[in-house]
Amino acid sequence: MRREKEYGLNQLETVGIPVPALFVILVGTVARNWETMRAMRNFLANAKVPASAKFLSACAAITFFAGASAHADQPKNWETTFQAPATDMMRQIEWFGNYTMWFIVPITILVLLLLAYCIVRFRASANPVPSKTSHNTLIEVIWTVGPVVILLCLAIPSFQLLTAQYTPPEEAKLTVKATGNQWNWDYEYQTENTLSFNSAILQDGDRAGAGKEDRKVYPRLLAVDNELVVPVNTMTRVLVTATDVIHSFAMPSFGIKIDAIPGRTNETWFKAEKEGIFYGQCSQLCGKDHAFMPIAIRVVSDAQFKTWLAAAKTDLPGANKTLMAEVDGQNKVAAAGN
Ligand SMILES: [Cu+2]
Repeated sequence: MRREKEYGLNQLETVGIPVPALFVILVGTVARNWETMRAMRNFLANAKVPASAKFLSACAAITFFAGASAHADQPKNWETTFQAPATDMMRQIEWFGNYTMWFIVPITILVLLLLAYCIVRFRASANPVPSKTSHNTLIEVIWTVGPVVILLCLAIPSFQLLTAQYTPPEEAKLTVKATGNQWNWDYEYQTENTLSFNSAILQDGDRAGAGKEDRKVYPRLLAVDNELVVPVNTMTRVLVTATDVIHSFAMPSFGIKIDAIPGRTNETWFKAEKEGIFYGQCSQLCGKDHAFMPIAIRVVSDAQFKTWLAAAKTDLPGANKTLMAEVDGQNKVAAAGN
């Protein structure tokens, strides 16, 4: 009698998994993946349109996803998915994230079902004499070949994506250097006459003076005093380094994140497709104010950028104010539906 109790539910408890915890995990998994599953349904609905051969191509279902969430260039409350992509690279990353879910979710469900089946079917009272089988060639082949195939399905698009991230499709038209400091960023435009300035978190007390009182556009903890301004649809190279400790230059909606390491220059690139203001943060723990060194990139039209750049070389605050008046003015007109 004592021996029987070592199997089934009781066995799970002896290895330290209280049975109610399994149900909590199950409910948690379903809740956490609800958003993902909705995205997957959309993915499926959209995947019918292109030829099945295009299923794996990076562009198949992406347009739909981009449209599925409202234009987001900054984090939102209770967000469980990516921010809306503003570059083709981020669109590919988002596609790969959703693609991966097609493996993760079924595997999670399968394992949960198997676990539940074992708990019920082989509990001590229903299965007093446990099987002593320790090997089964067929099953062992299945659970070796299955994961190998799954890993191949994940590895191939993953390596393609990784290669694409390190292979800019064209020569950069603009080069900017971002230097991480404890706890702010220095930006340097490598143009004819170099322009460099510091970009630090916007203090609440400075909002009024900077004309950044609209917290929807300039959110607390993400807004900065001087944004990095870049032209839209322009191949931009970002050289990333640091002066003191390791930081990380990350912009979620652009699909870039690269370490800023003292004494070393890392390189990344982006080509923003949308105008607007985009927010990221330092993404390496770099000290007590790590959470307070946001990155803000303002993407503007080519003409606006040229005007701003020319003016910024002599008067940065003035150039920023002029640009803001123009851009935020446009947004107000658009918001009013004109
Ligand atoms: Cu940092």
